[in-house]
Amino acid sequence: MFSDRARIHVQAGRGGDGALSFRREKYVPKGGPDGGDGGRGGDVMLVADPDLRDLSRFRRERLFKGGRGGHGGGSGKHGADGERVELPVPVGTQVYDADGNLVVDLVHAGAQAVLGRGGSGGRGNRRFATPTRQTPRFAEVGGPGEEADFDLRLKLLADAALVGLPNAGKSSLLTRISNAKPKVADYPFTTLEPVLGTVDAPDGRQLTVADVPGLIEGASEGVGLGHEFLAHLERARLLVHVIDAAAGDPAEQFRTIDHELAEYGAGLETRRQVVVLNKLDLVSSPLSLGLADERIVAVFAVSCATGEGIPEFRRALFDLAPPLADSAPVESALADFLVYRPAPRARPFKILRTDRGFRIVGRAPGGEELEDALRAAGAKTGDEVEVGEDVLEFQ
Ligand SMILES: Nc1nc2c(ncn2[C@@H]2O[C@H](COP(=O)(O)OP(=O)(O)OP(=O)(O)O)[C@@H](O)[C@H]2O)c(=O)[nH]1
Ligand SMILES: [Mg+2]
Repeated sequence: MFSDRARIHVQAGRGGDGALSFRREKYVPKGGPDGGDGGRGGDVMLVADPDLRDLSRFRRERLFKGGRGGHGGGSGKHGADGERVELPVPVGTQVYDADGNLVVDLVHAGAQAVLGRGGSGGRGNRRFATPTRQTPRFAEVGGPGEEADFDLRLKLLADAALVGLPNAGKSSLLTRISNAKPKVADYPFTTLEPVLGTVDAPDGRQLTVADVPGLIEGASEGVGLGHEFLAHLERARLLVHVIDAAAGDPAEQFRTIDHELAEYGAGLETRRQVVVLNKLDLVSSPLSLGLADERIVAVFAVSCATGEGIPEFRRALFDLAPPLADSAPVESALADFLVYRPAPRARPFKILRTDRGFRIVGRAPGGEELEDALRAAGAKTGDEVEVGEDVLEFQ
């Protein structure tokens, strides 16, 4: 089943701990500090993949953890960086944070966004040596990786989108003009999920056209499939309104759908439209929409059954909805590589590992926060924790 929404939890990897180590050499009783740094924790990121069509993989899997950075070792050995997790998502995926703010919009194939940055590696004791402190008996613990919930929302990017009442012939039209093969049948709601097709012009140009499931009167109140799929019209530069000309007054059918678009909002009510009067073969009198509206840029009469009028419509599409490459990119302001930066959560304190346990430097938090940070750093019951002048025991 097509899936255009998902909620995921991202937990970037923790940085590895710095090592607490001293050089051991024959005949040298006390070598200098040689503890290496920990590796960086792995990021969790999204990558827009043009081969993916929806977000259904996130129904099975929601938690994504970056790899933990390796610990530093003796002899200055640096820990390995944690494994990075790259999640492929379809082009057109938008990312919202837990407060509902849009943080990333992946509109180009290959665009990337880091949702959680891995924690920094802790420094080994070697780095704390100074002329007055030649044997630092502590090393830094790795920093925590960023962690947050995100909502993913796919909004298809199409040059044109087909909209209309059920059974109007939207899928028949897409089959006629594109490489897509959506199901066509003589009953309403045959199409239950959006389908994308590619239309080729003889000169090599291409357009993507979306077939969006049928709308009916009252969809805004949840009747039929409701407004569930209208989000996929939001980013189509042109709406193609398909009307079954054999099913009664075309102008009245137009108004029914138009009302639903207005109820949905998001700019659909002002979008340019092409009207396609379909099933020409079933109508004896000449076809006309019988309606003037400044949003309607063209009206075509076609028959998906006989093919009449289809070549003209198809050709005109390229002029009415020029491919993005030919026109100014709408969303060129969006970077192809984004780092999502949550409100800085920089810790006002650091955790150092000592021979007997841990030392807290900086502004130590109270109670649970400190306890959680220490536990995450590997503290166990009985470990010594130095906070300022005090020496406590970890419970
Ligand atoms: N005679 C005739 N029948 C047509 C024409 N176009 C489509 N049909 C028929 O109309 C019925 C509905 O066509 P679909 O393409 O499935 O319509 P749709 O708008 O995609 O319908 P939903 O997916 O249910 O919203 C099918 O039985 C088609 O064969 C046409 O030009 N002439
Ligand atoms: Mg259909």
